[in-house]
Formats: sequence, structure tokens, C-alpha cells
Amino acid sequence: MKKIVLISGATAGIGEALAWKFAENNYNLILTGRRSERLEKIKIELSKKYDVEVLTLNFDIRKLKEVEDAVKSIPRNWQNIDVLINNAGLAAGVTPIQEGVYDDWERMIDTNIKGLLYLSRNIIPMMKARKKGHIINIGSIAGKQVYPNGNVYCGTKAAVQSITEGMRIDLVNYGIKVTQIAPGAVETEFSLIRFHGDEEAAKKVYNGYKPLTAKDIAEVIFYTTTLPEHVNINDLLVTPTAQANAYIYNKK
Ligand code: NDP
Ligand code: 8X3
Repeated sequence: MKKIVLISGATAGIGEALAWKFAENNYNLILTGRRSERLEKIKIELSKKYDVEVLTLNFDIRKLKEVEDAVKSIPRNWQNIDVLINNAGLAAGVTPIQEGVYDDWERMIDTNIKGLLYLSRNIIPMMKARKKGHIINIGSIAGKQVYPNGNVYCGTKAAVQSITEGMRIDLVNYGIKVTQIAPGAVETEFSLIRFHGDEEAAKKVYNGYKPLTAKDIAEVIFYTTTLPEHVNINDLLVTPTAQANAYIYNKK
């Protein structure tokens, strides 16, 4: 029997790289995201290359009913989820708090905090019943150190860190591992989304140094799932070598 991983936000960036990494390692995959055409394309490409099965679930993680319906639709033979990776997330805007855009705040809070909670709340009972499972939450260096104009995004990722700790406490008696991975700068669609489609501004974020790739982070995340039953990585902060903290970079 193949193991099963559920990856939220698998249509791009870290989530997509995770799909490839887990497929390469013989996992069947449940992939989620809003862009259904991308989900289907990735499913076809993965199934061509690897002998794995892929189930796609197309929903907006901010909407509780959509999350509930999607989880209810998971067929019985897919319900033994070994690894849940709460990856879907975003930053919207880089503005001082006094100029904050309500819609940006709501998108970040609803996706990064509430979406993560909705999906986890619906999947955890399946893991609890089996007394087995591994939940991996994608936090950020931004959850550990606040930087100028990061305010609400940093707050949502600090919440991910606290929620991860809470999950670990509440689930310890059920043998469920809970891990936070906190990346620094990873070059994905992240900055393009953050700058509302401004390609110039997005590119600048990664100029002058070598950022992490989504594949780098996928490798690290996969590693945390390969450890013996009694070993759990609680928290991992991973940055490019050229990044010392949330805002100090060695840029050439
Ligand atoms: P991308 O923008 O490349 O990918 C984000 C993914 O999240 C997409 O698959 C997107 O799918 C999904 N997503 C966003 N909103 C929703 C939603 N409402 N419902 C369902 N899915 C959604 O960014 P990254 O790969 O970089 O980001 C992945 C995670 O890593 C995020 O949590 C981010 O905060 C975190 N992170 C990123 C860092 C970076 O520097 N890139 C650093 C630290 C943490 P779709 O749009 O199809 O719904
Ligand atoms: C994404 C990394 O530094 O832009 O979480 O906040 S950062």
C-alpha cells in the first residue's frame, strides 16, 4: 500500500514542488488549489512520469463549506492520509499598518490562518482514528521576526507558529507528529501575488543573491517525513545562505 499525502496549494511554488517530490518517493497524492486547470495539468504530468495515483480537490480554502464538501468527497480508499501539508498561503501588499488595505488583510488572515484551521479540523479526525499521521504547517521566517511593512502577513505566520505548537500539544496522545517549516526567501509566485501582479517589484525581491527554490524547501520537508516513528522535527527555519534574518541579506 502506498502512503498518501495531502498538499494544499499544489498549483504553484512550494506545493507543486512537494507534489513532485512525494510522487518521486512513491506516495499517492491529494492535491488542492483553486486553479483547476493547473491541478489537472500537474495530475497528468505526474501520472505520466510516476506510478502514482493523484486525486485533485478544487476549492477555495477560505470557504469553510467548500473545505468541508471537498473533504467529504474524499473516497474511502483515500482517507488514510499519512501526511497533511498545510501549504496554501499568501502575502498581499507591503504597506505600513496605517495604510493597510482591508481586502489584503482579509485575504491573508482568511487563507493563512482560517484556511489552515478549516482543512486541519476536517482531516485530523481521520488521523486521530488511526492514531497516526504527520501534519506539516508552512510558517515563515516572517512568523519569527517582524519586518517593516510586514505587519499582518507576519502576524498570520506568527499565528501559524502558535497553532502548530497547539496542535502538537493537543495531538501528542494520538501519535500524530506536528512540524512547522519556516522558510526564508523562496522564489515562487509568492512575490508576484504579494505585489498584486507587478513583475518588476516581484523580481527585485530576489535580485543580487541566490534565493531558495521551491525544490529546496520540498527536499527539506520530505526529509522530515522520513524519520523514525519516535522522531519528530518540531520546527525548522530554512533560509538562503545569503539571508541572515528576515531583513538582512548579503546582496551583491
Ligand atoms: P505560490 O504563490 O507560488 O503558491 C501559493 C499556493 O497557495 C498556490 O498553489 C495557490 O493556489 C494556493 N492558495 C492561495 N490562496 C488559496 C486559496 N484561497 N485557496 C486555495 N489555495 C490557495 O507561493 P509559495 O509556494 O511561495 O507559498 C506557499 C506557502 O509558503 C505559503 O503559505 C507562503 O506563505 C509560504 N512561504 C513562502 C515563502 C516564499 O518566500 N515564497 C517564504 C516563507 C513561507 P491557487 O491560487 O490555485 O488557489
Ligand atoms: C515569505 C518570506 O520574508 O517575504 O514568508 O516574509 S518573507
